[in-house]
Formats: sequence, structure tokens, C-alpha cells
Amino acid sequence: MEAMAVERETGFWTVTTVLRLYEMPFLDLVHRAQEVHRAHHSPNEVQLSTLMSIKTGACTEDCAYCPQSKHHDTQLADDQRLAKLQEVVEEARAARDQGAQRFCMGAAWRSPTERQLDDVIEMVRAVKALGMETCVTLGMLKDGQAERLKEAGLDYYNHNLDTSPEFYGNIITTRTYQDRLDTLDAVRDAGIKVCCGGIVGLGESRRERAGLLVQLANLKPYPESVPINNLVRVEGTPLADVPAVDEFEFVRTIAVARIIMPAAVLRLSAGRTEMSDSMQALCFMAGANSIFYGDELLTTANPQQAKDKHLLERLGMRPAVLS
Ligand code: SAM
Ligand code: DTB
Ligand code: SF4
Repeated sequence: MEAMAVERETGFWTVTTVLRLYEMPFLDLVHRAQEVHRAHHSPNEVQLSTLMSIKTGACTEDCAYCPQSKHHDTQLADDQRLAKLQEVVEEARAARDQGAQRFCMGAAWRSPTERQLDDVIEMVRAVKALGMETCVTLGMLKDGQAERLKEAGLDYYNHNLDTSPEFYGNIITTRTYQDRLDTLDAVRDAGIKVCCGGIVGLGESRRERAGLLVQLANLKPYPESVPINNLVRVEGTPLADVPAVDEFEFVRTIAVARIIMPAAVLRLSAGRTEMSDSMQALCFMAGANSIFYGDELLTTANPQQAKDKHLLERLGMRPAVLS
């Protein structure tokens, strides 16, 4: 049997095969990704998630891309408190009224304490009560914490692998790749859906991009939700001047992710303010079917909501129906 067919059947992907996908002629690759997409998803639907930073900045981790790390000099406002429940409910309600289906709350923590988790759990319950799907991203989880979140009704936990194991040490030194895999296992074991992806444009090679996708696709099972971020180059971070990745290379990354994780919901995540409408349309063509929806990501800008509504309208795309 052809190597690629074996990988599809066994669900075990290698960097060599994934590189072969990357090397296909662009139109063949996007066409194949669109075929896979149509076999698994409603082709004109897009999932909408709104992000809120519930605790911003002063993070002890040294992730080289991140404006919230205290290791970098990025001029974030000096407000490190956890958001109040009422503020969260107001933002979630506004997001819901604008058409968001999921509300994702992010905290710049290495790992939450039990007390911090108590507060987040209240937020999860309150957002769920609004009839929205919930997602949180709080860093690494310790024993029992994923179970507590599950009990509160959390739908998704976001924790990214960010890049390939080989390139990882260039980007983060304060937690290991294995730490991330352990948190993902804890989330999976607790019965919470996994949201896990990475970043393109950290200065990695194509082989390393393939390495990230292989790691994601070989998780058993692969994540339900896969955010692909294009690096937002923030002044003061060590990656502020890294050259942008070629647009077609980014689209190829989406297409390959779609082919090797056919049922995942693939989010065209950070970095959309730098993308033209036509590039975003190419990403949808290549199998992206989710976006962050709202004027801000965590600390950086996202396209204005009205602009996104207009883009989706022009493309004849509509919000996905919650299952
Ligand atoms: N502190 C938690 C953690 O790292 O798990 C949660 C929040 S953290 C900001 C979530 C993810 O946002 C990171 O894993 C990374 O993939 C993404 N991210 C952060 N800064 C970014 C940037 N400048 N450009 C693109 N993606 C970024
Ligand atoms: C993800 O993969 N991307 C989001 C979310 N998960 C938490 C965060 C993007 C952050 C971009 C930089 C910022 O706004 O601080
Ligand atoms: Fe902290 Fe998360 Fe940013 Fe890393 S990505 S510095 S852990 S907020």
C-alpha cells in the first residue's frame, strides 16, 4: 500500500509523509484539502469563538512570541488582577448577542492555583448559563484540576503545543514539551474536549512546521479543535523582527492540517489583521472553518467584528449550527 494510505489507515503520520503533502503543487494540495473538508464538514459554515483575557500579563513563562511574558519589555498595562465575574458575564453576553458560539477565557498563568481555579469555575458556570460553549486556557493543570473544570461543565481546554519538539527549545525554556503533553492527557482523561494547535512564523523551517502537525495528528485521538496562529510580531518580544512566513506556505499549513486531521475544527486564529480578505478566503478553501470573532484577541488586535461579518457575508458563509 502507498505510504500515505497506510498513514491514513493507521492514523500515525510521519514527518516524511507530511512533507510530501507540503510539496504538492499548491492547487492540487488545496483541492485535496477541500475534498477532505467537504467529506467531513458543512463547507460554508464557520465556527465563531470570542476571546477574553481574564488575567493579563506578568506571566512567569518565557514564551518568546508572547507579549504577556514578564521576561519581555512589551509595555502592557500594569493590571494583573483576575477579571470580576460580572465583567466576564457582560463580555460573554455581548459576544453571544453578536453571534459568537463559544466564549474562550485566557489567563496569563504558568498554572492556576486552587483558589484561582475556584474563581474560573464560577466564570465557566456563568458563561454556560448564557447558553454558550465554554473554553479556558490557564496554562498547565495539576492533578485533579481538569476534573474540577469538567464538573463545572467546561466544554474545551486550550493548551497549544506551539511548535515541533525539535524547535521548541528555541522558543520556550520554562516548561517542557512533555509538560504540555501531560496537561493535554489530563484534559483528555477528564473528558474535556481538547483545543490544541500552534504558531506558524516563529522562524521555524517547513520540516519543523510539519513536525508540529505530526505531533497534533498523532495525539490519540487528535484534538477536536486546532487553532493555527500566524505569529503576531509584538515589539519588545524576541521575535518582533522575525520575517513573516510566505502567504502560500501558511495556506499550505492549513491544507495539510485539514488532510491529516479531517474531522477537527480548524481555526484560522491569531494574525488575521495582517491577512488580506483573499488570503483568508484561501484559508477557508484549504479547510479552515473557525475564527476568533471580536475586536481583540488577548492583548492584540483582531479584525473588527463588523468587518468579519461583512467578509463572511461576501463569501456566503454562515455561523455553524451548534450540535
Ligand atoms: N498562559 C496560557 C498558556 O500558555 O497555555 C494561556 C494563554 S497563551 C497566550 C495561549 C496561546 O496563545 C499560546 O500557546 C500561543 O499559541 C498563542 N499566542 C500567544 N502569543 C501569540 C502571538 N504573539 N502570536 C500568535 N499566537 C500567540
Ligand atoms: C490560541 O491558539 N490563540 C489565542 C488563544 N489560543 C488563547 C491567543 C492568541 C493570542 C495572540 C496574542 C495576544 O493577543 O496577546
Ligand atoms: Fe505566559 Fe501563556 Fe504567554 Fe507563555 S503563552 S508567556 S504561558 S501567557
